[in-house]
Amino acid sequence: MDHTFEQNCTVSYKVLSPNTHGSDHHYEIDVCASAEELRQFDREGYLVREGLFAGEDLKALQDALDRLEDRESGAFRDSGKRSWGRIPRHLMDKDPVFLDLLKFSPVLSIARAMMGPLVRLRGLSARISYPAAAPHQTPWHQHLRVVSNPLPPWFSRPHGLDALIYLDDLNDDTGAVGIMPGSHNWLDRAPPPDVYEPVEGELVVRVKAGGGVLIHSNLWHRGLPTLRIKRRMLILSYTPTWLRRSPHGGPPPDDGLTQAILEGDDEEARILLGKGGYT
Ligand SMILES: O=C(O)CCC(=O)C(=O)O
Ligand SMILES: [Fe+2]
Repeated sequence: MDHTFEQNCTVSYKVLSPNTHGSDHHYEIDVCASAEELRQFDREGYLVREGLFAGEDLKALQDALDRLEDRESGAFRDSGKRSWGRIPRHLMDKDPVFLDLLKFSPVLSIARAMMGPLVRLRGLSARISYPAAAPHQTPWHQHLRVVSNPLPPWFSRPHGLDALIYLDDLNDDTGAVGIMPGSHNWLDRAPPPDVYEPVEGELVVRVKAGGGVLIHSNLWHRGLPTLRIKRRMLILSYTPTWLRRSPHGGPPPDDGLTQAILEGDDEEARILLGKGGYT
């Protein structure tokens, strides 16, 4: 697979004023993707990105995650039970290296191109998986599974973008990621429950450390087993501003790093953290 993001495009949106006194807001987004890539993302529900991070930037993320893991969990001890591995949450509250990702344009610009200018962070979490007696892996799943069946007359479809960012090479030792192209548009069915096996039509993706796979939050996907080498990933997620942040992991820590930003005067950052952004 050969996806590059040398070719940027510009997307312009006008957000109409909600009342007769206000004025329309114009946004011009310099998108880190070509127009064709955006169309493919819409159609297939995924976009593969090599080299989102490299060199010192990649090392800084790896080190920050290792420090956090050390602090929160210590050395890995195998429980012998099947699991997803370790999932530290609220990363932006815990290390400035992670907070720097709030406006990471190779992801944020695409989120805005796909969902409009008014998006917010849903969360930044990580998944750390180890080779274990029962190898860490995930079943097929999707992230915003709130689709009613039958679809109500005023159904509001949940959209979100999750950037799965890999801090280690994906291969048969660490575990690839499996995705089902087009499945984000399947509103009449859910991923098969508790299934860890391939499903027909699956695309198995391997990227190098620093690469990622951007997915629509409702794309069916699974993390293949980590068999021989520890594997680290980040999930950077955005939704429209009017969705709540991820409920997983409870509320953010009171003394987290995002607090100062919410109280500060960087309006764009405040919107990204969920304050305002719509009327
Ligand atoms: O580890 C992966 O490749 C996917 C993990 C995942 O889907 C998740 O943590 O939600
Ligand atoms: Fe997932």
